[in-house]
Amino acid sequence: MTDRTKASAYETLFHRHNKNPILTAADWPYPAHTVFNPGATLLPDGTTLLLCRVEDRRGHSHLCAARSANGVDGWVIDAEPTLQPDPENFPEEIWGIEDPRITFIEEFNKYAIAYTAFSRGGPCVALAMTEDFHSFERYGVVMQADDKDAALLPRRIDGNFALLHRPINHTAAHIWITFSPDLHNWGSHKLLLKARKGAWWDANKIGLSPPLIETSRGWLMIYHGVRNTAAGGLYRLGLALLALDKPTTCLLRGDSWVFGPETNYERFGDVDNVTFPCGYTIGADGDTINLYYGTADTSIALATGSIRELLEWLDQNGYPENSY
Ligand code: BMA
Repeated sequence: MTDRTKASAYETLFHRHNKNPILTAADWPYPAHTVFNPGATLLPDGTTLLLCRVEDRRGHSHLCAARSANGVDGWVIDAEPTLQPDPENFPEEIWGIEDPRITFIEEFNKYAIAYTAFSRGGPCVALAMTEDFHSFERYGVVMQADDKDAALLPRRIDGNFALLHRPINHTAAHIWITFSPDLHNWGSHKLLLKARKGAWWDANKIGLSPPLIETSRGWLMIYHGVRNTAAGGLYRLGLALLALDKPTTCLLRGDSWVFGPETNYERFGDVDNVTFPCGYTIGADGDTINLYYGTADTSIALATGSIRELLEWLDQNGYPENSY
């Protein structure tokens, strides 16, 4: 028997905020059907900014910024959509823009937003840059359909920017990493983390959740696994650790999921049983992680954890990826 099977209960690594869900469509200053899957960042003055996916009654999504001094309540939401699809100039955005992941790019002193552009050909990965979340410079599609769940690393690795993303083929959906000298031209694609097979919680379809978290031990990855059941998909979260100077190497990957739908607001909504984070902020102690996630494709919730505890859990429960 291993230590894991001797424990009397699973560890709780993420603690739900008692004000959950912290944002719903009822909070919006204009008509919105649902608000979910927000990107997140801390602004220089300490304000938490969430870039929320807002779905309208056509079924199309746009992005809208909500700002809060404490990251929990008192949200000030932009009076109008912050980033709208622009299909005239970017036809790949014809059916909306979704699921933004924000990375502050040190070299440009700008925030990069990797988001899903829902084209007639399927979902693509698109990039936009901003300094202030008021005006945006689009880079257009960087990964063609079907591809989503992408985020940039904050700085170059060996001279190149790096993007994690999740292309789909007819058999499976795995996480890949790809590199670029200029954020426009991408290459050196590598398969990074594979969906498992069979009964596993992360069988057949996985994807990056929020951007990677930089730690002294490596890049900590929170990824989602989708278990397909007769009642639909179950979206749960797992952990992996990538080498800091060589993020193509997966040092550790956990066997079990560490967070998944449990509460009513996570279990029931437009799409039942979905916990889907696209962003986090790190507390002033450098250890607290505030994970912002969409619940059941309907609302936005917050759960907090400790990076040290996540790494300790991986040390006890993780294996090098190539052992499978
Ligand atoms: C995924 C993404 C997410 C969504 C999830 C559950 O494929 O499209 O935006 O939250 O499905 O519907």
